Amino acid sequence: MDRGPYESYLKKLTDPQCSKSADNDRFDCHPEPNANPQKCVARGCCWKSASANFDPEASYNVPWCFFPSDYAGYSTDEIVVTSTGYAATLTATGQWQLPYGTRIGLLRFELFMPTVDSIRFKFYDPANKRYEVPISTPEIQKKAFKTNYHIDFTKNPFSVKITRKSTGAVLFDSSPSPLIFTDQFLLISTLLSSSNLYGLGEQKAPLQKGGAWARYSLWARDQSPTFNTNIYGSHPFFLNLEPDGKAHGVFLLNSNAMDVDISPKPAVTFRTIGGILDFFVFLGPSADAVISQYTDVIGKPFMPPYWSLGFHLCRYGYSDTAYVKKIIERNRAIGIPYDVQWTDIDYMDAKFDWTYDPKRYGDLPSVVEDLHEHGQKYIMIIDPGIANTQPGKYAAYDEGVKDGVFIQDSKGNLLIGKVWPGTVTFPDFYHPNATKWWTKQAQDWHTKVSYDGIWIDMNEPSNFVFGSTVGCPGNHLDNPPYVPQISGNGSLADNTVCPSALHYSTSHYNLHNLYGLSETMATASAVTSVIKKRSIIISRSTFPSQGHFGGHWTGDVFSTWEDLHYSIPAMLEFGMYGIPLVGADICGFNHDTTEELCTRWMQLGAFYPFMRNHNTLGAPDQDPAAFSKRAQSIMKAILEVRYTLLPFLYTLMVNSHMTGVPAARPLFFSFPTDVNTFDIDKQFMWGSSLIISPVLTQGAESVEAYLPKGIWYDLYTSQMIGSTGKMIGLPAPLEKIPVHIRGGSILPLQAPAVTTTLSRKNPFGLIAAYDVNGSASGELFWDDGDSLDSYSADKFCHVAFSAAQGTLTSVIMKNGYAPESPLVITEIRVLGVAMKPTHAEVNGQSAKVTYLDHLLELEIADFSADLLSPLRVTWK
Ligand code: MIG
Repeated sequence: MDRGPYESYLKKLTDPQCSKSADNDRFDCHPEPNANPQKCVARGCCWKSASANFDPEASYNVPWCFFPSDYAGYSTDEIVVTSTGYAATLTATGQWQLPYGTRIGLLRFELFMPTVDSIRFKFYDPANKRYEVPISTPEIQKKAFKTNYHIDFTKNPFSVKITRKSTGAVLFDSSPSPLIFTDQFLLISTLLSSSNLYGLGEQKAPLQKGGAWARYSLWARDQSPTFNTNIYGSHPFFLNLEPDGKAHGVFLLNSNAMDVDISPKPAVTFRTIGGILDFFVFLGPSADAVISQYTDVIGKPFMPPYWSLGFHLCRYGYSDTAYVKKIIERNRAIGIPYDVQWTDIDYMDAKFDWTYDPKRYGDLPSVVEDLHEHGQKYIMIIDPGIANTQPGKYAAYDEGVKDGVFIQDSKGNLLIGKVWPGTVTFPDFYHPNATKWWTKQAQDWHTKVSYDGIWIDMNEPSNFVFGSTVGCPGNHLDNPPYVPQISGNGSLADNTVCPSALHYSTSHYNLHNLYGLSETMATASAVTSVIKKRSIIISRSTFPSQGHFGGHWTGDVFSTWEDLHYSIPAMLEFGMYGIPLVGADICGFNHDTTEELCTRWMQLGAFYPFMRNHNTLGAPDQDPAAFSKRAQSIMKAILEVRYTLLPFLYTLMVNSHMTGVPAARPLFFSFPTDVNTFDIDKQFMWGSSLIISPVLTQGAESVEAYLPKGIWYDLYTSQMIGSTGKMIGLPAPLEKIPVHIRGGSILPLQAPAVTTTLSRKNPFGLIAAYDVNGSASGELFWDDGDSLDSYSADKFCHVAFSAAQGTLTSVIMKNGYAPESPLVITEIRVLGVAMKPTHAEVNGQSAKVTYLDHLLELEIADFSADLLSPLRVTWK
């Protein structure tokens, strides 16, 4: 027996530096599988079993090999005050024994204090320029005069600590684990101020991610959402609640493959394999403010066209246009509100981008024309892989070769992968010629098929062969010394392009997680210049900034009740990532849905900001008209509810565009001091005004829902519930998804129609729902719904409503849009009116009053007023 390591293992056990060995104090020194005492001690780390039981279901458990408290790190002699904050030069200290290359001996640390509520700090190599993420962030020129945070440092080892001045809450503290910086292994930990932690996607996971040991790894992958795996997008951003309900956010601007470890200390560790450590901390103090500050850095959400908030219908497997036409017609025939028809790769000629099959899809242009004649829109899928098998005959490929826009292998030859059309090249969307080339394809295609938006799939990028048709060279980028805990047998190249492949500016190793974002940017730019109106680009892979250019659907979810539930946290987390236009495949993508599941999913999906029913190849149809009369009428009814609420949803999307705050949000955004809301991901809100409590279980006819303290009104019956903040059983027969209006809200509504083209011409109405004090307020944003410059050129209207006692009034805050025909309001409902009025006037003219005693509901009708003029409604 080799006694050497064993002895040092025993010595290590008694080492006082290992005494910090309580489970929760540990930081992992052997993140790879199969740690053992010998390997651990060889790293200079402590080995000890855990007190907690091993949880086989968890993505990660208490490490048995962990850093001693004096592990090698960095130190500094001096921290200098600069014109923008602080700076220091850090020197590597201690004995370095980890097998991840040599440390960078000298690091530069810089901390910037750009605003009263935000901080940025970086650790980088001053001697060698390293890769940095190419997203544009605000330039920092000065230091805020006043800040809401304190900054403290320790010099040896170096650590940075940021606290909230008003409460002392910890916002960032890098002291609990060593700082590590080698070429391909960078590690830093931070303490959290509570275990209420959100973000760190994209993952199939509960909304609230703190409390237990967990590891979320980020490396874009074509992978159906499954627990404990990396999937399509990468968002190294978290939101953390402080003990008093204030919120802060932390963003690591790094696009390399990484692990994010969560421990119950509570702490978070970032372990990335490239780039630099570039952090932003946002002080909120509300969750809304955190997202607003985060989107100040990564970009505000783009403004979607009005029609994109309508219902979208799609499937994989429309074998020909006869099939597509049958679907369009049968859903029109039953009066389904329905704005957009999509087609999947079925339409393509041999699966080549920017082509359609002349036999099966020969009349696609006239199908699209027919949609347009019916006030509907058309969106088709485009995949990034460009077939290389028809050189000289396929413009997208020939022109791309000429412009040099394709990714190359490490030797400078075209990298060839394999996707739907067979062998392909992959565009480097960051190449300086790429957007022009892509725009030309989008332009030429538009002359054939006048699409209204683009769906971009497979952009992780997905590749059916490992790395390329000839594999990967296996250099230090293909096989780095440490690979995060990703799917694919520990290989970064699995199901994608070789990390060693070359983009114009750097390696695929660095840009992989940005592939979807870069394609979204190029596609949004192309479509904008082709269509010259607002459009939508819906992407599968995403990175911070995505929301500035497009939206997201959550990929290949399963037709299961479980995935119905997990679509809610998925939608909510994307709201926090600044991508409010998001939704899951309604009725489920993989496998066969059932009528009951699809009905429940249509009801929940009616409250996704992006509402699309989509299905996989070979599964039975799941468009509304495919089901029984009863299911059809339930689906139609909830779509009519959505279309009625669209002015409100649109107003929320305008707010998102202007401030970043998401439209669909977790309850805790509106109830930050109510701890009962912190873990809720089976319910959610629209703005601060509607709470949606869907049925997520087969056979259920009621929902146990949490209603925070306050007054709530059933959206359909107006029935009032006064809640003290508790779980309440809500009846929910198949006909109904419970939705409640929060007392204090005024919602703008519009009569529904089969398209938004028509519904936008219908009269408006208001629901004013009184709070305990008998008052309510709300607002409406309105514009032509699809001009590019509505918000940049102030061509919109903003109306603010308020109601109290016997009066409801509006103020025209902005009047920058003049509709072709006046917008009329013809109906007002006021909920929570305690005394029966007998008379009402609208702008001085009497109107019809109906009062429903048992509901305390007042209806004012039989009038018509201009919505864009100040409104004065009184009743007594
Ligand atoms: O490998 O285009 O997530 O929505 O229907 C499958 C066919 C490729 C994956 C997408 C899905 C789409 C499908 N695509």
